Amino acid sequence: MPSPAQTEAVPFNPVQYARRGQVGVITVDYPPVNAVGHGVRSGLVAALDAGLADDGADALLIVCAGRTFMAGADIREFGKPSAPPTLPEVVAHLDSATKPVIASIHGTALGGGLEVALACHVRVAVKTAKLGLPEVKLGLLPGAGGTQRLPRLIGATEALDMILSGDPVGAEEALALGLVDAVEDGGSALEAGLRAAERLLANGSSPQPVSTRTGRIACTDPGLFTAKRADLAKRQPHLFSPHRIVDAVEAAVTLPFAEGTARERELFLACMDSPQRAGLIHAFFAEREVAKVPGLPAGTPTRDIRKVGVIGAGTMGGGIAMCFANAGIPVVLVDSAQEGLERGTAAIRRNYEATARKGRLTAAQVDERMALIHPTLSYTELGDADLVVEAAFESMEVKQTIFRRLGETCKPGAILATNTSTLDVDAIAAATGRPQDVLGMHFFSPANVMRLLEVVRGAKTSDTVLATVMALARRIGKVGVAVGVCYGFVGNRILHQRGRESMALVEEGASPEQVDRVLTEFGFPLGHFSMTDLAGIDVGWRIREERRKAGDPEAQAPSWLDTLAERGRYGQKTSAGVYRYEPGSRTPIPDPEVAAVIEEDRRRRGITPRPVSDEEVRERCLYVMVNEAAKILEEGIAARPVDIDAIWLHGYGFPSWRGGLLFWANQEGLGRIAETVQRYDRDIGGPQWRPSALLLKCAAEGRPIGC
Ligand code: 3H9
Repeated sequence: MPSPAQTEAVPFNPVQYARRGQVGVITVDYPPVNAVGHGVRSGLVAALDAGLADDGADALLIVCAGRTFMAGADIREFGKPSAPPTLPEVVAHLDSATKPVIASIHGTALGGGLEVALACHVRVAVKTAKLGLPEVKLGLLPGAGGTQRLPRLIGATEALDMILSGDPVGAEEALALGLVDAVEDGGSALEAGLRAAERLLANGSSPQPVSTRTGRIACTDPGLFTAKRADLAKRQPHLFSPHRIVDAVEAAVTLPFAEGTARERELFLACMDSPQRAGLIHAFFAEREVAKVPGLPAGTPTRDIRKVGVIGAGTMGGGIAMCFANAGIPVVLVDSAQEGLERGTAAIRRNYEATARKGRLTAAQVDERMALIHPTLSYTELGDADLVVEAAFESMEVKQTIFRRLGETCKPGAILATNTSTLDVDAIAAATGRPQDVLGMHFFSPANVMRLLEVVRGAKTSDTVLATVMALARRIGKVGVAVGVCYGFVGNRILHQRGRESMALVEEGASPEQVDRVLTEFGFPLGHFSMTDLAGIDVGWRIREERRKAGDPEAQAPSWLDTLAERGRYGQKTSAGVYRYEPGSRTPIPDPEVAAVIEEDRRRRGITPRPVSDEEVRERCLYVMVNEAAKILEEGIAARPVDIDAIWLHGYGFPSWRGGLLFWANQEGLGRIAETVQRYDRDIGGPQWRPSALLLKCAAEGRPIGC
């Protein structure tokens, strides 16, 4: 007998075969999400062969252990050579099985996971299951027969909608569409599958593979594809994979199955090779990676958050209260004036009712959420809150007064958070007498919509408090990113540099339209000046005016933007800002009045305008951001490039197919960026162009930033 030291480790087999009566059960058990990686693929083939060879098995059943059915191909394998059997080979094997195969779905059947189910002869789902083909969100298309089988089951129009949106459907909807054959209410997926197998065997009919069904696609209107292409060209001009998805589904209705499948493969591989796939997959992992804060050990204890207080019933406070109510957490909403409280609560209700009108909430849900928000003028009602988020006026004096009061009122261990976007969190924390319980929770407007939450760790914030708020961010559907204390934290500090450069470009000769066009062509949903109009010019103008009146030596001289604000052009809310807007429309229209104001401003400053190339706009707006991001890394305000990527992806509309600011910078070439930054440092100067030492070092060493 070999000694224990000589015993070879038995390779973990993620797929098991076992018989239950007449049914051969194939169980996939590959935590956390049963991704169809190499081990699962070979395991599925081996188990299928075992089932087909088992004379006692008249039907086969595929189920998954753990929390979910297979959630897709293993994304971590993408970009590496694919070891056989490939997923298309696995599904082909299933499709041609000589015994009926049933898939029983719980949790989420996504991507390659759903494609496995589509290649089975029968699909059943438990009531809570969700089914979808989200490949488009990763810059891909379903590459294991999904684009060919789904239309055959549910029709081309519905299949295109599902594959292009990437959004899953619930079990009941899947049943109505014809995607599953039955929905089982109660019991496990195994029980549901065994019941389906029993029915199938009692019925005795031999099921038809989906690949041979043509009824649902026979009468597809060819105009469908022309219309979809036109729609995509308008709505998603930058994206690569949606257009390939239309081509693949068209192939499903115009070509025999085998040829359609070959076409799908070709299109899938083209998507796999596209830089957009790499960017979107980086964005997928970035969202998950930021939850793991360096230096904060996994398993750090957290505090229970059962009740939250929000101070300030303005737009921000109201939005923050909604975030908690949406997650079922009761909120005490405190304001200093009855009128403000009433206005704020009414705005929250209006917001929920607008969502209900769009069909995304029922009237009962609106009432439930409103009932979770308790408005009050009294701080004493915060006594039993586990967390209080302050969203009051942006003034250190106001905030310190509030935090002093919170320190006196709140129970020991309550977490005290400020939503400040500019003030020093440590100075606010000092006022409480318990700085270890204080941090920043920087929400982005509209707070109930934007997914980013900068979690600002103060000098004395305890690990428990940070871990609690990071976990809470996830619970309320936010992407929480831990950052350090500095003016503007990470997101706004970078935005500020882009804003400064955008203004300078216009002063030198570019138009706001040109700057915005270059940014939207890059992939931002809004250009810098459209965004300024949306946020409101008056806010920044008032702050700048205050600083000028106070004689702040660092206050900026009045600009053409300040002139617009003086004229009451506050942006979209007054239908006029950097652009003008038709009543009820958000479409920016260039305005000769603004061009004249800019011209006048240049004259006043003695600037002779010059033609500015699009390339210069692109470099100055984007490279200045990269330079600032590198400084933020140097200073340790953000721990990793991925944190900055996630912040700009989820808070500022950075195009997800570019992966994030620093992922993109690495693709663009740090050498080129560093050289250009140095050139602008010489030619233009200013602290924003002083090159980051980290940027120069990475460029010189030819390595990506942060590695
Ligand atoms: C595809 O299928 C292509 C095919 O058509 C063609 C092939 C030829 N692979 O999100 P969570 C990890 S494309 C590898 O926090 P949740 C994730 O990184 C694929 N890993 O949990 C995390 O790891 P960690 C199409 C994956 O409960 C852990 O699992 N499928 C994968 O909030 C937990 O994830 C998709 O796009 C994967 N496929 O949500 C589905 N999925 O703990 C993508 C997850 O180390 N996945 N991980 O940070 C999801 O949407 C969500 O993860 C899911 C669970 C809803 C499943």
